[in-house]
Parts: sequence; structure tokens; C-alpha cells
Amino acid sequence: MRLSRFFLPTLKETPTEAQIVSHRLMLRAGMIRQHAAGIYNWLPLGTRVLQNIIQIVREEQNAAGAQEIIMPTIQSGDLWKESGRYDDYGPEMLRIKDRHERDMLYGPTHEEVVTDIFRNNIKSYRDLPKNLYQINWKFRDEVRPRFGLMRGREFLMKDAYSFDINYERSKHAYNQMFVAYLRTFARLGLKAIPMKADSGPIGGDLSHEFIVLADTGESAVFCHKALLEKPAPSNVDYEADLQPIIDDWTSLYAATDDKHDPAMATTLGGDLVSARGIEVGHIFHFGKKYSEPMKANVIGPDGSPVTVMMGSYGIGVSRLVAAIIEASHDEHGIVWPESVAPFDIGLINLKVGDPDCDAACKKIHDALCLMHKDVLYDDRDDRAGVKFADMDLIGLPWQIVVGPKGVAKGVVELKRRATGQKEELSFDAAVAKLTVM
Ligand code: P5A
Repeated sequence: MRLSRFFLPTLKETPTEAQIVSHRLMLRAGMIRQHAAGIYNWLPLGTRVLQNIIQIVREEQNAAGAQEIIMPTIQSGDLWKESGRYDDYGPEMLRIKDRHERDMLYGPTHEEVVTDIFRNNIKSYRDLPKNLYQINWKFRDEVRPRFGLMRGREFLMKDAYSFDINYERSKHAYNQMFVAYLRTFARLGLKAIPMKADSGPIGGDLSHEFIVLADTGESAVFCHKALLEKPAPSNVDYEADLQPIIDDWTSLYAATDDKHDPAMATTLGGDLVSARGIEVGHIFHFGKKYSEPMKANVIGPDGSPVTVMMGSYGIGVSRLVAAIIEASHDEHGIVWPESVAPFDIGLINLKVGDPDCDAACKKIHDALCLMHKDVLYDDRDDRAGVKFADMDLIGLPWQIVVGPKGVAKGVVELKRRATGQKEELSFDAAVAKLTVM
């Protein structure tokens, strides 16, 4: 992609409305623009990151046995009257009347809709278990939308819903999502710590939040430092008993502010980490809270109806973009983990119009594209300082700098964004090195 054609409205000045670093950097890097309070446009650079995150979330959901669907964003209020949440949910729910004066709403979550799909289509215990998920926009009319995507009114969520015949199977579905979340956040380059949580308006008796540590996090958190070192489970057999993995992760102390036991500070001593965190995921086991009032029953093994047990499992997909930036940036800009970077490589031509520099850039660009690398080629006729600053700001993992002096010697400079480390390499060696990355 040529930068001269790419829609990338970067800003030199720090926008005054942004209070936290991820919001500032997303505006400055031309990733997003605000449309209305808590509602954003995603520009091409932001969209590419969001799509990369979506893909990782999707792969891990599929691997854990969940199946992707798409539910409507605009829902009928009738289902919420059935579950009892229409009145409970309060002013956070955006209520809409259609032309026939029917109560509609923009979905803040989808427990009711998915339970309706289930009860209309699944009749026998033989069709269980089922886990259905979507990656779709939600609307919550938050009192104080703030910090950009961190607490938006419209935001993208991955929401999964499990249906099982009994508690034991239902707990297994919960454990599957727990493990899938550990793997998902690790692939996104994040350390996310599971913590026991309250279930709030979603309901239920068992719930965990997944918290990414960052200084600007909304909640104070406390945990055993060993949790920060734990690798996510690899090669999981999702049909096997996952309880030992869950026990392993939940046996070490971890708590949000409201649940923190001050005596633990003494017990753990130097092993206690006290930090701030961002909630990037939240899972709930709520049994029959929706299936009972909405009559989601199947015929059980003995021929009599059984009310199914459910859980729901959320990931804040758009919030993750901000959380990754909070966890990975420096004074020059964003430092993307390779797995989510909007391009793999930034190619900087220091002397656009110089036939040798142009030819070298074209050669390197074409060679990398052949190897299926995403390259953003800065072919703008602009000052070197502007190009370096923009490239650091948008945080691509690798930069190749092509200038007349190097080209005369047959070399380019390769820079690793995360460390700032630079090396001079021949064109071919630079391409070869990036191809194996
Ligand atoms: C679980 C899936 C639910 O809604 N129902 C379906 C359950 N859970 S939740 O905790 O309320 O939300 C899941 C995740 O969505 C993110 N999130 C937000 N992101 C940006 N702006 C918001 N206003 C917002 N509200 C929730 C969080 O990451 C949360 O963990």
C-alpha cells in the first residue's frame, strides 16, 4: 500500500479531548475519529487492527467448539419483557419505537435473542451441547462515556452463549471459554489475569473478569506475581477435563479493589502485585436465569422436559484495541504486537523522485509482497523527519529506510520498532530476514 494513496490523517498536536494515552494515540495515528459522544468512525488503519483482533478471537472461539452466527443489533422489546430485564436494565438501554409504536431497542447484550433462537430450534438433549457466538456492535448509553474506545456507547463485543443439559456439562462449557480466553489474550500479546467477579445485570452465581494490567486502568487490582509469569495453555484438548487448568489459574490470589482482602498484603508480602487494570473480558455462568422464564426446554433422556443451563462469555473487541496500546507504547507512539499490527513493515523512501531510491523501494516492496507481507510504503514527497515520526507513531513492527547514500552502497537500514535497534543490510538480506519473521 502506497502511503500517498492511503487515508491516514495523522496529527502532530495532541488532541485536547483525550485524557489517556491510547485515546490520544488512536486519534494522532489516524485510526479513529469521534462521531458523537462515545461513538466512533474507524478509519483504515484502525479498521485493519480491529480486523486482525477479530480474526484471532474468531479462531480461538472456533477452536473451542463455538459456532459463529450473526444476530440483529435492533431487537424487539418483547423478549426482554419475557426475561424480566426490560424494566431492570434502566437508562443504559437505548429504547426505540418503530412506526407502529412497537418497543424496540439497540441491543446492549444478546442473552434474550439467542435464547429465543435456541428454544425455537433445539428440541432434544441429543442436540446439546451448543455454543453460539457473534462479533457484533452493542450500544449502552453509559452515563459517562470516556477514554475513547475504552468506555464507548457503541462498541464491538464478541459474545458467546452456551447451552447444556446439566450443571456439570455447563461448567465444562464455562471452562472451555475460560481456556479459550487465556489463549486469545496471549496471542494478542497481552497478559490478562482472570479474577473472580460479580455478575451484575447479566446475573448468575459464577463469573470471572479478565484484566489486562495498565497504569491507566479503571480498576485497582491485586494479584500474586506468579500469575504474571504463567504461560497460556498450549495444545488444548477442549473435550478433556479442563478443571485442573482452571484450578491452576484460580488457586493464586487475584482480586479487584472491591474484593481485595487487605490481610493478603501481609500474607503475600513481596509476592503481592498491586496495579491498575482494564477489563477486556467477562464470563458468566447463570444456569436457568433466562432459560426458565423464556421456557428454553429440551426433551431429556427419560422423555421429560429439561430446562437448559446457560452461560455467556464476552470479550470487549474494540476496547482491546485501546488496551493493547495502553500496554504497548512509548514516547514516540504505538508499538504493535506483530499479531495485530495493521501492516507488517513500513518502507520509507527518503528521496522520492530519485531514480535509484525509487527503484530500490519498488524492488523491496514487490519482493516482500510476493512473500505475503503487508507493506506500507511511504512514497510521499515529504521531509525525512515527518516520515520517521509518522512511522514511529503508527507503530509497525519493522521499518526499512531507503536513502541515497545507502542505495549507492547497496544497503538499507532495518529498524525494529519495539527496541529501536537498527542494522544495515543488503536489499536481499533485509527481505530474507523479514520473510522468516
Ligand atoms: C457476556 C457476553 C456481557 O455483556 N453478555 C454477553 C455478557 N458482559 S459484559 O461484561 O457486560 O461485557 C463484556 C465485555 O465488553 C466490554 N465492554 C465495553 N467495551 C467498551 N465500551 C463499553 N461501554 C463496554 N462495556 C463492556 C468489556 O470488555 C466487557 O468485559
